[in-house]
Amino acid sequence: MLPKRNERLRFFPNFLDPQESAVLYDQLFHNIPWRQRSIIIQGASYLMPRLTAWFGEQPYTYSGVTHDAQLEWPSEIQELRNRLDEIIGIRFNSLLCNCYRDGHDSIDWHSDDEASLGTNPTIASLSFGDTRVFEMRKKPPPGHPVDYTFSQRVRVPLVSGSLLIMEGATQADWQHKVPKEYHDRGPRINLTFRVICPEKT
Ligand SMILES: O=C(O)CCC(=O)C(=O)O
Repeated sequence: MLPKRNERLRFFPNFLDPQESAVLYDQLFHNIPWRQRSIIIQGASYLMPRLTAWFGEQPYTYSGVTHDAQLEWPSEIQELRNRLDEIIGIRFNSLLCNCYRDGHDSIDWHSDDEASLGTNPTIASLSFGDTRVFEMRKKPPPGHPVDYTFSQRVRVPLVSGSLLIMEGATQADWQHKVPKEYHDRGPRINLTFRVICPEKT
């Protein structure tokens, strides 16, 4: 059992074997209804530098983007959800999918801390396709200046078939991003399983 204020990151680089990951990559690439959505930043609308899709009984809103509820989960995703349930003991009810088409696609610094995820959410992230670096930086303590110059940092290469689990106060205490790459990269698909609390949407 994780103490209440602790953050925990667990990484399983070989959660799926290379052959299974390659088959899944292909299925996910073709079966997920990928779309490039717009994001609102300081009142202006920009195309997101990646493709996304959402599965879940509730809609999901972040950064001015709302994904409608989507009840039909592709069978290969159902299967992955069942395996995560067996290992982590959590029945995830929602999934945000990201597709980084090449090294120019990215996601900027943020925490998965929307009210609909509740306090100290557990988020399970699966990666397929080309490796991208997952960067984390520790937030300054409450009441301190928002300055990340000397903050603690973690970098995790998210290889195909890997599972990253963020738990406890990870979202409250840290931000994460997948930066653009200087050298080009092939496509990468990321599935982040979450539990949305219906009463908080
Ligand atoms: O692509 C990834 O590994 C991270 C995705 C992410 O940060 C998010 O969906 O909130």
